[in-house]
Amino acid sequence: MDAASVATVETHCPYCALQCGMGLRPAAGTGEGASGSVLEVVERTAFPVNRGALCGKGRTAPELLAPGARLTTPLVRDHTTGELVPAGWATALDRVAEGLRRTGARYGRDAVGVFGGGGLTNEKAYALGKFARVVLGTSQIDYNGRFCMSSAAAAQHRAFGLDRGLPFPLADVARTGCVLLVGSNLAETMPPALRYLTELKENGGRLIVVDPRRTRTAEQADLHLAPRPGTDLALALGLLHLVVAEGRTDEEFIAARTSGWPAARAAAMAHWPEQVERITGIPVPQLREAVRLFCDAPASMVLTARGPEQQAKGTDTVGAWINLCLATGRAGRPLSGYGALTGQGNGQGGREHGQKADQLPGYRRLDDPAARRHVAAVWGVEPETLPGPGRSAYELLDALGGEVRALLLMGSNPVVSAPRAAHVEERIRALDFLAVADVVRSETAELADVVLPVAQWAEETGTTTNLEGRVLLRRRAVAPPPGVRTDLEVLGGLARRLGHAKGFPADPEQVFEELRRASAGGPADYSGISYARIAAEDGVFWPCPAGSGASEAAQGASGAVAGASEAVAGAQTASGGPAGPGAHPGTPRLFLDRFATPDGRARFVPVTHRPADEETDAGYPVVLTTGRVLAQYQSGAQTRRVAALNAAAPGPFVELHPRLADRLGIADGEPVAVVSRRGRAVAPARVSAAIRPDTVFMPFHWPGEGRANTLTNPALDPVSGMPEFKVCAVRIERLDGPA
Ligand SMILES: Nc1nc2c(c(=O)[nH]1)N[C@H]1C(S)=C(S)[C@@H](COP(=O)(O)OP(=O)(O)OC[C@H]3O[C@@H](n4cnc5c(=O)[nH]c(N)nc54)[C@H](O)[C@@H]3O)O[C@H]1N2
Ligand SMILES: Nc1nc2c(c(=O)[nH]1)N[C@H]1C(S)=C(S)[C@@H](COP(=O)(O)OP(=O)(O)OC[C@H]3O[C@@H](n4cnc5c(=O)[nH]c(N)nc54)[C@H](O)[C@@H]3O)O[C@H]1N2
Ligand code: SF4
Ligand SMILES: [Mo]
Repeated sequence: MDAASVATVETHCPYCALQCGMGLRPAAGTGEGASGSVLEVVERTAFPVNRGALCGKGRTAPELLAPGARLTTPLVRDHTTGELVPAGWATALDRVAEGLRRTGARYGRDAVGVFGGGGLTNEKAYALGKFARVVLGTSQIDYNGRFCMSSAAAAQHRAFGLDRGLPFPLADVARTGCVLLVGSNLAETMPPALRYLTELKENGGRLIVVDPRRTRTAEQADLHLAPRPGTDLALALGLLHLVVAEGRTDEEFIAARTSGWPAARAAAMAHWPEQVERITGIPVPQLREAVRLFCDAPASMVLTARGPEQQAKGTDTVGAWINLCLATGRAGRPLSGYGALTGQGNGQGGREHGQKADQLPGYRRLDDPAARRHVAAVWGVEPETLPGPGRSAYELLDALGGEVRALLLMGSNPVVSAPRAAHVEERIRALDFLAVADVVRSETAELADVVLPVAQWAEETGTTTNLEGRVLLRRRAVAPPPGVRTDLEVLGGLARRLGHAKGFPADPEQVFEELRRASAGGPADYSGISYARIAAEDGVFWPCPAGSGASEAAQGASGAVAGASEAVAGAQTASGGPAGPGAHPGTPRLFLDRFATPDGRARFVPVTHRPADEETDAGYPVVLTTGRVLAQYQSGAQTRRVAALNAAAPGPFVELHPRLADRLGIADGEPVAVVSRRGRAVAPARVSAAIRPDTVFMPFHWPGEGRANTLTNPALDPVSGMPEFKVCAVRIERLDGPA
């Protein structure tokens, strides 16, 4: 085939929340019979977020489209042999429908659970939430985003009345004066975003990185603060204390745009710099230097990622960083503000449209009577039939085999990625029935009664919402291999079998049209967004209400959106084009005129430091923290199947400081055991001076004996339900005897 004669399809990467734009076209030189693996990635330089740049994961993503690399037929468990064996779709879907129905009939509707994922498109997340509430009638639905963004989301809701990862386009990062980046290793987790930090410095801006490790990201910093894991809350309070003590608060901003300052101020004043130095291990002069860089800049930002958020006090911790922004007038103003770097491909949209335990589409609350009425009307059911809020993700996994006896899982691999994973695996095995829809035979699919092979990113169209709140169109570039169905087709097939012939279309655009109506008037209002508009505009930022003209719409149903200035900034997109005259331009920048609280003011929340759920002691003297490496993605289900990525990051490791290694007599590369109160993992030591001597780091991408989550502590944040992935107490043992 002549590749040049075939149009390139403009689409987006399947993996992280940067949702890099890329082009896909048939690869030159691939002959007959290579179907499914015949796409090649080309740069899409005109797309603004990544401007053509891609990381290795994105560049190699088409490899998983090959039939040999993934599932292409449903599998059902043969009860005589105990093996998963190939089956037809009718048999497989019948078995799933029957498994879910039988459990519901016998134990009640809440005995049937649903677990979703932040990688699912908006359409899938919406359909999955609707399926749980309308078809299954269960309250027991949650998703892996609980492990990802939930603390930042909860804290933003508390402070601003609205949660959108970044309240401004990522490009603003390059134009502010100072970025305080807390617990993000974006050089490895969103490599093309590093360019904005490079440009920041070229423009004379300053970068402060807070990370217990000197990561590739921290190496770029003007100032690197390396706290003991789990002490970010004390750090933020200590910085706020210094801001007050040095007279660097913005009293005018505090008076005009916030509420609750006196209590938050008093809480911060109780955290003395010397005490903060003791808790965090960061010397007072470095604290002062951070305050100086942050406050001297004409505009500044705090950006957090999973480091401070994946803690049992993650919500309060993010709240403390937001307080720092508010007290210094660094929020709700151009080029200033707090933002969270969302993680999964649709981590943002995935938490807006109803797969979260407490939530309805449009970021509405499930316990709000008006929201229930609105969504029930769109769904054609009575509001009273909608179940109430369910359990958070870990609580749901912990209830499997107990109160929840059947599970439909779509888009997650908790056997590898959930905290206290050996226990979670045991709970999954205790289920009466498990159905898994996945692209590959993941470690969790391996335990299922039925495995449904589904289509992937490049094989189906759908929308995702990136870390900036920009709604994007991921276009289909190739047909799925025979034997594979889309998640929407799966849900439609199950709904029909469970007595709902209508309401679950397979066409993503039709689902999106319904999602628009369901979200209308909600905080995350998509009603003014259409596939045609996204295609014409490089994405549309929510909220984007339908119709009514820019100035009026800019007030937004929730009062959340920026005012006239923003509407003018976006007006060029609203004149003519698919958006039509008078269309709302979308909202690249939030909060410039008012916050999304009832009184329009941002709320200070008084927070105080508390220790990690599990502190080190004589038996477990070292802190374990966990995270990611460049070449693997999440549970590794996808990236471990790509040869080049596997070669770059072939397996787990335990990163530890030379002093700790010396003390324990451990050589670089030697396999060591890491033992916590939950279990024991074994992986080679990687000796590195880039980490604190009291801390070890393990990436969590692998199953088996090197599984980091065998060790992690499932202590939950009381507000968000986030587990404490980033801190637990361990000891390190040599394999040839006790250290
Ligand atoms: N290569 C790759 N990229 C990814 C992903 C992936 O799996 N692989 N996953 C995507 C997803 S879903 C997410 S959520 C993002 C996550 O993106 P990041 O948050 O950047 O990734 P992590 O490695 O989990 O954590 C970031 C840093 O937090 C530090 N840290 C550990 N404990 C603490 C602490 O107590 N305080 C502070 N301040 N820092 C701490 C770690 O040393 C680490 O360098 O990445 C996305 N991109
Ligand atoms: N120790 C430790 N554990 C962590 C973290 C940490 O920092 N430390 N981070 C946490 C975070 S932030 C996250 S986001 C989670 C993520 O952890 P997981 O939820 O396990 O995420 P993935 O590995 O991306 O799993 C997605 C699964 O869905 C499949 N899939 C991909 N696309 C589709 C699709 O369109 N449809 C369907 N049906 N399936 C699809 C993939 O093949 C894969 O098996 O891990 C959490 N676990
Ligand atoms: S940075 Fe994220 S979205 Fe971009 S290519 Fe890499 S994995 Fe894909
Ligand atoms: Mo995540």
